[in-house]
Amino acid sequence: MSDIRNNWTREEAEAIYNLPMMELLYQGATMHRKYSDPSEVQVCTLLSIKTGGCPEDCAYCPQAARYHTDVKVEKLMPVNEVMKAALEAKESGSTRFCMGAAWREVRDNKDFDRVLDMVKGVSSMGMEVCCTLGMLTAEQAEKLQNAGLYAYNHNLDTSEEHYDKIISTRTYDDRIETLENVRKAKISVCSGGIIGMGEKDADRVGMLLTLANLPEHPESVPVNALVPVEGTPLENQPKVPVWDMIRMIATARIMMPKAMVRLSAGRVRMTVEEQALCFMAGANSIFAGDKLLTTPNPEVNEDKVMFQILNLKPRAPFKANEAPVDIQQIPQHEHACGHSH
Ligand code: SAM
Ligand code: DTB
Ligand code: SF4
Repeated sequence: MSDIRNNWTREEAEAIYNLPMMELLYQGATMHRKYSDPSEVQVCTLLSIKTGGCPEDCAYCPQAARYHTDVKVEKLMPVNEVMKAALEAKESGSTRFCMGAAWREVRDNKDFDRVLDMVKGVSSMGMEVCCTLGMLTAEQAEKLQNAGLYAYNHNLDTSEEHYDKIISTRTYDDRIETLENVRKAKISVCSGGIIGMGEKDADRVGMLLTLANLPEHPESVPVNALVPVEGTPLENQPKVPVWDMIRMIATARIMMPKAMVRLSAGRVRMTVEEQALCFMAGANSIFAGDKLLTTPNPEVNEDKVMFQILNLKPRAPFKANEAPVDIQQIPQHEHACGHSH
């Protein structure tokens, strides 16, 4: 049977997720070696281009207007500041730059036009540009693609069954529809979720099952450990055990062998040894930089030391097994600093 499948059964997925820990790690590591160089890790940087004041009620999110958190509401950043941040990210070794906005959905207005300019600018710097802006129509996805967008992040977050306990202001089908619009526009799909939100193992497996049974696997699957933020309904959730992260990562790796599996939020509370087990299980991507969107992340220098200790190297941008878009088609613009490349 082929490794790349879209017809996984719940029983198969549960059997993988529930393997004895050492067997699961071994199988994840084996699948990882079959499709990727296990010494390469993709380094991505996040920037919150529009922070807080979001109308949605996502129970985990410090940016939802209805919860009283320490997040300061900020309007959409100017393009030049975003370019500066992208250049810094590139200089510190990132190959993917992901811009996040606390929006329920994209609206066709001046702010969207400004985001399109940001996308054009960052893509001209030779970085993979990613956005996470909430729901998108097919037309908006196309506009982003034309501006040079490489990937779009839109997480399923949890299983369909658990979804209404976490979010009531949109449906699971809304999420899937945006993923379809992104796929249709030939943008690389980034979709994963969060663990540690009171879900059952069956919900974790359910989410991976939905992702793995999409007509095409997402090119990136972020696995986030909940960062509990004071003021949100999930502020008192206990810390996610590293073993649960390993189970999620290895299961994602086995079910979606070619995807970039991202060890996302939660690294700040993990030791190098714990992160090493996640890389062993099949994770091959991280967010670098001392901030995620609004919460802390390990310092760049700490990660450099970790890469040295574990003999990991940053992956080059636009590598083949994640490139649905022909690199040649990405418009070449002037470099931010004035000279063309
Ligand atoms: N507003 C857009 C949306 O929800 O699609 C984009 C930004 S939103 C902050 C992006 C993702 O961040 C969410 O889907 C969720 O997976 C993740 N996230 C938000 N708060 C988090 C938290 N406290 N811990 C872990 N992940 C979180
Ligand atoms: C993803 O899966 N995780 C990132 C990114 N995609 C956008 C966001 C994590 C956010 C953690 C909470 C915060 O910093 O606000
Ligand atoms: Fe808004 Fe996104 Fe946060 Fe939900 S996850 S409250 S949509 S910013």
